[in-house]
Amino acid sequence: MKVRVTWKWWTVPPCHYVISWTGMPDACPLVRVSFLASMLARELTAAKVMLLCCFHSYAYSTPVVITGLTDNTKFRSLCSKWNLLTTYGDRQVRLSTANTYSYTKVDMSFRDYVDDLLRPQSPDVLGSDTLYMFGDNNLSEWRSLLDVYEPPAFLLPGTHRAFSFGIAGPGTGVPFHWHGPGFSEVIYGRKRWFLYPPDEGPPFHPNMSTLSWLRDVYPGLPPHQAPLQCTIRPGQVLYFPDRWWHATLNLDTSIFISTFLG
Ligand SMILES: O=C(O)CCC(=O)C(=O)O
Repeated sequence: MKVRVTWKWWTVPPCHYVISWTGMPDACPLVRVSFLASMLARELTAAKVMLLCCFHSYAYSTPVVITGLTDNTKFRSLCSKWNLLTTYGDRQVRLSTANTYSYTKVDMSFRDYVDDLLRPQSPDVLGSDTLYMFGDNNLSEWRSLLDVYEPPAFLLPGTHRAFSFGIAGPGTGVPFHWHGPGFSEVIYGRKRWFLYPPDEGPPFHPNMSTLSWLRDVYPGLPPHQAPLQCTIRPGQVLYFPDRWWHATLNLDTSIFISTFLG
């Protein structure tokens, strides 16, 4: 498999194609639900009830991609490079290493992260040597921005939401791991997801980046060991059920939010 990474900066409009590969399907076999299609019936309440029933039928069993569930147009406009650097450049971000068991944390200013670290990932760099802005940020520093984010409306009984906001370069991502259920939304860029059910752990090394897994392990997988996979784009939300294994790969420089239900 050939993986080619080139560099483009995120700006408005988003979605530059910066990674391309051959030999990998882009079709998404995951269940897809369109909120917009339901809305076209002009029956907002009926559409919401229908979608809620639909969501609950997948919530405990199957990842699902939902289109049009949120409208984050305003949030997206606040996430332009100019606005983020102007407003939040001096705020602290906490970076985590991009390996499965990420223990190392590094604090720096958002501006330094953008200037020094936000760049394409090489497949030869280990997860432990890659710093990823996701997961452990002091969200109170970013509160004024995150307050504008419209999260997916659905909750599971007995859960509430916890957010994780991230920005990362093309070719970065998190290798296979699992935890509780939640949603993933990209604000800019595209994110490829690789998923396995809880009882079918994937073959991987916890310190291997998703990109090197894709280059070195994925092509040799027999069909019965292939992951479920899907690329999500702005306007789509991926729901992952409890304890599903997953790894991510940012195809572009991406801005993204996970909403964990815990
Ligand atoms: O968005 C990402 O790159 C990481 C998401 C993830 O793995 C998670 O939400 O647990």
